[in-house]
Amino acid sequence: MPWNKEFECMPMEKMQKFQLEKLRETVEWVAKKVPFYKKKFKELGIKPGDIKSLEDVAKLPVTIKEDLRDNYPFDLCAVPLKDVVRVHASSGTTGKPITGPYTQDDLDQWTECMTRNFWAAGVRPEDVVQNAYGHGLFTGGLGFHQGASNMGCTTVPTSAGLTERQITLMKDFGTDILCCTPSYALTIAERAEELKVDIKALPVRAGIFGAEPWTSQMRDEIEARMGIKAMEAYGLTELGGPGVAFDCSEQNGLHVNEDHYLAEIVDPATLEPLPIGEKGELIFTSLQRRAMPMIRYRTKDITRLRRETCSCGRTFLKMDKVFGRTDDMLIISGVNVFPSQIESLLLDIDEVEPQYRLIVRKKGYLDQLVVQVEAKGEVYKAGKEKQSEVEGKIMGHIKGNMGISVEVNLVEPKFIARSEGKALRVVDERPKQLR
Ligand code: DLL
Repeated sequence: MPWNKEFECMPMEKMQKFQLEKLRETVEWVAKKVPFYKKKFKELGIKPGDIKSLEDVAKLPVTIKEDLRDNYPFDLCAVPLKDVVRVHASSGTTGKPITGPYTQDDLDQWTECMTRNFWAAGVRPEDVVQNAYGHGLFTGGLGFHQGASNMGCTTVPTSAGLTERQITLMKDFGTDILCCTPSYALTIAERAEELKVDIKALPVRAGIFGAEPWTSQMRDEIEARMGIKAMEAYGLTELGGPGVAFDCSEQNGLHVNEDHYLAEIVDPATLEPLPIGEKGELIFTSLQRRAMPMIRYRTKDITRLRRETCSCGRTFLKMDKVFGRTDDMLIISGVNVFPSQIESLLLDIDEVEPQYRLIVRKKGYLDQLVVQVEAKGEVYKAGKEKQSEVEGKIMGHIKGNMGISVEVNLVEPKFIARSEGKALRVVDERPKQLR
């Protein structure tokens, strides 16, 4: 079966019992096999036997990205390298990479999680799946490849880039499903418009997009431009890649693969656990991975968890669309600002394209936010006066909704570099020591 009804629709109490059993196994496993965790548990006076309920997870130490960097490449590995059959890696933006090793069992579980993702997105074995996530060390390419191949789809590993060829293949192969980042989907849609290819007239009916924050307004924009359903995938290298959580036909929150990942929400400042329904930082403990299990990994992603009945029948916990990363949060005039808030306000404005960048500068002691956004062709051509009017309109819209004053620069169409992977939305021009 391409999906796992037993687990995906398991009653909550039964699932939580299963999770507790797997949590204890994982804690025992890392306490035995990973010196880093052995030391941490000792420092905190924790023994695997102390985990008697799921709430006891809060007794365990958190793991952060720096821990992975400090233990690069394989010091967090719980198995000898001879048992590792694949290594992915992510470089991030700040130097030293982190690694993601897998045993064969880890890979098989990942494939299952990705197959669930495809099935929930409405993909079926007879579909042609064009996989335009970067293939290589990035987990997107091979993760989606495994899921689509396991489902039995006709899988086309285009990888990211060569946008014109993506469009040609979409036409020639009759692609039904497109997989890539949401920003690359927009790039493809735009290039198709330039080439006078009507994407809406092609067979492609859905996309599975992820790997970067995107608002529901951006989803509407992509759906309208491409005439498809824009479904979602969420995950991270540290936890094995995409397949951690996925969208179902409701498109109203992502189901967490709860038999593999235990989710928590904490206050990012104090690490205090927050009740379900409150917005905070998402933390995951892997429950079945063996090569590099993660105990309470701080994702830096801000979202909210929801326990509710879903019309799709799945009982898995839901998480809201990621609101942003704590890394990307800006403080402008004392107000916390996430790029996604600006994105959704920009998408309310008819005169601009959904292509923007946020530039942060220092003005005296204060941080100043410059919103650079592309004007639609006809608006740009209408000249300076019209452009200033639109800039004023955007400034007013942001001030009215968020209470902050920003500078808006309307730029000419195609000014902002197009994304083929994760879009660069924030450019921090503040001196390093003042950030
Ligand atoms: O981006 C894995 C992935 C590949 C997910 C393909 C989905 C599709 P990393 O490169 O390690 O792994 O980046 C992980 O990307 O902590 C989030 O900040 C962000 N992210 C991933 N999916 C989403 C999403 C992959 N659906 C980081 N919405 C995560 C918002 C996402 N942010």
